[in-house]
Amino acid sequence: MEQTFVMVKPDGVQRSLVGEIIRRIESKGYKLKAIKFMIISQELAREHYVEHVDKAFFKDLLSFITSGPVVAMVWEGEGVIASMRLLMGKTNPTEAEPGTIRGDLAVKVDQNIIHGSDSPEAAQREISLFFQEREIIDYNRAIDRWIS
Ligand code: DAT
Ligand code: MG
Repeated sequence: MEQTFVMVKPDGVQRSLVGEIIRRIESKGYKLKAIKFMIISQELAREHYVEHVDKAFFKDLLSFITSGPVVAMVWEGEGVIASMRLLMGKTNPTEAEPGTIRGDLAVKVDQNIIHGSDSPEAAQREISLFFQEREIIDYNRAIDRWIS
């Protein structure tokens, strides 16, 4: 079953939106596989956002993402990688549709409250950056047969 990496960014934690964000993902039907409350180191931040190393906003991005605790998660479900991107909405919250997490809850591109992997390759890479194999939990839910 497909898995993706999702993170409530420091602004989401500071704004007390952790529960709201998890509620939306849970309600959709996806299964929580791993969760960690943590402060991201400079090294991990660099590695996580390595694709943006040459962008003008890279330095600000690193200081933002390391500025306070985040909630790192692995979520599982059918088509979860692409579908999570739809639930999140566009990168720039001013362009994100109402009904999406960013569309409903965020205003600025550099404070867009949530991260989600953008491809199967990114999902695999990001999950293994943040979690060890044994931290990803296998379990059955009674509702699984109604969802997957
Ligand atoms: P996403 O987070 O939707 O995958 P991305 O990978 O293109 O978007 O960029 C990573 C993060 O970098 C994004 O969530 C917010 C920040 N960012 C992107 N474009 C930006 C810009 N033009 N100015 C400031 N921050 C930006
Ligand atoms: Mg991205």
